Amino acid sequence: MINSIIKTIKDNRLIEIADKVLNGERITTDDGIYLFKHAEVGYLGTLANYIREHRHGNKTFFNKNFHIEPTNICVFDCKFCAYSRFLREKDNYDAWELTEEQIYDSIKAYEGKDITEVHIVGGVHPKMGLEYFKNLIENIKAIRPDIHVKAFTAVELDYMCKKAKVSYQEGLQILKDAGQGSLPGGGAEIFDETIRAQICKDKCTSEEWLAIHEAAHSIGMPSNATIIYGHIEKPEHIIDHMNRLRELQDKTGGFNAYIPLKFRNGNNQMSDIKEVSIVDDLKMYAISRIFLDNFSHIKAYWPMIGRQTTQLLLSFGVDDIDGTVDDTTKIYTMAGAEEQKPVMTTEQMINLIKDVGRQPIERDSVYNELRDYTVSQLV
Ligand code: V47
Ligand code: SF4
Repeated sequence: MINSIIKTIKDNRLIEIADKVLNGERITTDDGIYLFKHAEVGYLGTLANYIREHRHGNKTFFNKNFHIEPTNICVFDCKFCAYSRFLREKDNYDAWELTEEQIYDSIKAYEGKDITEVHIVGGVHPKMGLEYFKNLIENIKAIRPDIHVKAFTAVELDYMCKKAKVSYQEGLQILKDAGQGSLPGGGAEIFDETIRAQICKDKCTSEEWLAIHEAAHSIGMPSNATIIYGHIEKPEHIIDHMNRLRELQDKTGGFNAYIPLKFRNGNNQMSDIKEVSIVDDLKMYAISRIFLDNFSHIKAYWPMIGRQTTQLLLSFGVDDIDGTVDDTTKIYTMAGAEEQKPVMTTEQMINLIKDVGRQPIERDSVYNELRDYTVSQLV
């Protein structure tokens, strides 16, 4: 069927790109830019869905997770961030800094529940360093040995390693020995140096972000990768970003998932920039699936993109929708995302996936399949 659809295309370059995809060949950076500029959404969806189904069939992965955000106090000043607060501000009425006890209580609250992952990220607090987080992870694992700890963006890791005067590899090894299992993909933003300088000039560089993920992969810690799209970047910058990730993935194979994060414009210093349309979202995810031929999973983070768009994206290259989350993150609610209370029960997660004809698979943090909900009943 796909071949007959392609025969209707008039643009020879788009036919060539489609042929590459159908033959399992890698597309070039110029092809990627061409797709952004000339391909319509139906064409992109057809190719991205072909790749998605070729790799995963109808399988759609999710996990049972929750987040801990130890603090929103941050030494950096990213223009898109609605969430962080400076330590020095006197009127910091909505800044928070959880105590260790509060963090351990939030882990204990899940006792007896079959949650498999805790995702820990936050602002870069000058007083929370490598030693603090090493102890924190050890104590979390003592309370809940079976839980996978996915923690710290490269931005947090860069700051804590530099402050502790250890190499990235040494710092990561300390955290791994304490029980950390993997790294989330945040902090990548956009790698192009000119755009990065305009939206988040004072935190770790693109090179440092990539070096941290490379160091993690070298010691057997997998990670994810993100991008923030839909602000002042151009297609060339998005493709450059994905190309740097594709090159690193060729080298290490350590990335699990790529997560395009839509720029949300609420309550930040870039609120004058209009958010992109849903058609642009669909194109972004589809081109990600087509370009990143060495990434197994393309993830839609539903608290950021919303439930209905998540359902649509399952036909535009996405095979993973993150987790149940349990209303434990504020990053996107504070930036104005539709999901003001991001919580989904397992049943809602399953129905969201089944309602668009896909197969709900509960996974663990490294994509072992735990349960197929098309054959297994919810208990
Ligand atoms: O690091 C912050 C981004 C990230 C905005 O790896 C924004 O499994 C858009 O990385 N508009 C945190 N983006 C979220 C994140 C994540 C989420 C779920 C799963 C995983 C994973 C990673 O969100 C931040 C920053 O890059 N961000 N503010 C904003 N206004
Ligand atoms: Fe800090 Fe992260 Fe917000 Fe940047 S995005 S200001 S590093 S919390």
